[in-house]
Amino acid sequence: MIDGLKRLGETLIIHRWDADGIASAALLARALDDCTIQNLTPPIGEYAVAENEISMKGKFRSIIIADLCLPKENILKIKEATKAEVTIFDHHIQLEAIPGVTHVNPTGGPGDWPSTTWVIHKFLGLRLCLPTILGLVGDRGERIRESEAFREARSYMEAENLSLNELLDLAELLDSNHRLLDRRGVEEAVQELLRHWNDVKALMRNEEWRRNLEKLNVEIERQLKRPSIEAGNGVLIHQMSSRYNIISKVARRLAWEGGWRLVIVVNDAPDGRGSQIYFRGESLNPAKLIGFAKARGYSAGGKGDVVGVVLPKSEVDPFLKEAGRLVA
Ligand SMILES: [Mn+2]
Repeated sequence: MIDGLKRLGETLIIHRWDADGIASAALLARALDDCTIQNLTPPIGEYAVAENEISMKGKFRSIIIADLCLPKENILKIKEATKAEVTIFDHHIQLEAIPGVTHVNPTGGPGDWPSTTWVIHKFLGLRLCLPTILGLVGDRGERIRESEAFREARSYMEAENLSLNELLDLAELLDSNHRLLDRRGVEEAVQELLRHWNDVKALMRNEEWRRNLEKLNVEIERQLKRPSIEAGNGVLIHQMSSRYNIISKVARRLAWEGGWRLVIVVNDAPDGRGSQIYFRGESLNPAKLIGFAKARGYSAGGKGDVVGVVLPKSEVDPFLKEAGRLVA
C-alpha cells in the first residue's frame, strides 16, 4: 500500500487535533518520506474541512484523512473539489459507507484498535516507533495497559528505556495545543515529531507545550470546583463553562475520582455560541447514542466508552431528557 500511495506525489494529510491525530500524521509523513507532504487540521472541535482551505494550500493528488471521522458529505465534497485520491485511516465508528474512497478502518471487526496510529502501523506494516505508541497512550491513557497492542508496544518501550508515565506526559504535551484551541500549534506539532523523530527527551523540552499545560491545569481545577449533580443510578452530571477544550479531561477526572457508572459533562461556551455534552461510561452504547444525536442534526462522535455531542445551548435539556433513556 505504501508504494501505491507514494506514486501519487503531492499529498495532504488532514488529521485530528489530538495526540493520536498528530502522531498519525507524523507516522504517515515519515512513511511517505519521498513525497511532498503538507498537513492540515480542521478548526478545533469541528468535524468538517472547507474545500477552500485545501485549495489555499495547493493542489493535491492524494489526500489522506487520519483519525478524523468527517461526515460522508464533507468527504465526497473534498473528493469532488480536489479530484484527489482519498484514503482514510481511522478507528472511530463510521456509520456510513463512503463510495470512491479507500477506507481503512477495522473497528467493529476482529481485534482491538485503540488508536489510528495502531491502524496505520498494522496496515502499512511499519516498524514500532514513538508516534505509534503516543497514539495508543494519547487515546487510551492508563488503560492502554489492558490492550493487546500494549503488549507489543512494550518491547519498544523496554528497548528505548521509556516508561508509560513519560509517554503519558508527552501525550499530554501534544494535546495541550488543541485544548487551548491552538490550531497552528497542532499543525506544527506534527513537524516537531518529525524533527525530533523518536527523541522523547528533546520533545519533552518544548517550552511552548509546557506553558500550555500550566495554563490548562489552572483552568481544569477551576472547572472541577463547580458543583455536580447526582442524578441517581450511578450517574453524575457536571455543568461547566470554559472556552478551552477540556471537557474530556474534566469527565475523565470525575469518572476516576468518583467511581460513577456514567459521567455527563455539559459545557456552555462562555461566548454563548453553543454547548457540548460529553458522556463517559463503561455501559455506553456509542453507536446508538451517536445515531440518535445525528438524527437530530447535531454533530456527534465517539468510541468505546465516550461520546461527544455539539448542540445549541437551548437544546441541551431536551436532548439530555431523551438521551437519558438510551444511557439509563
Ligand atoms: Mn484516535
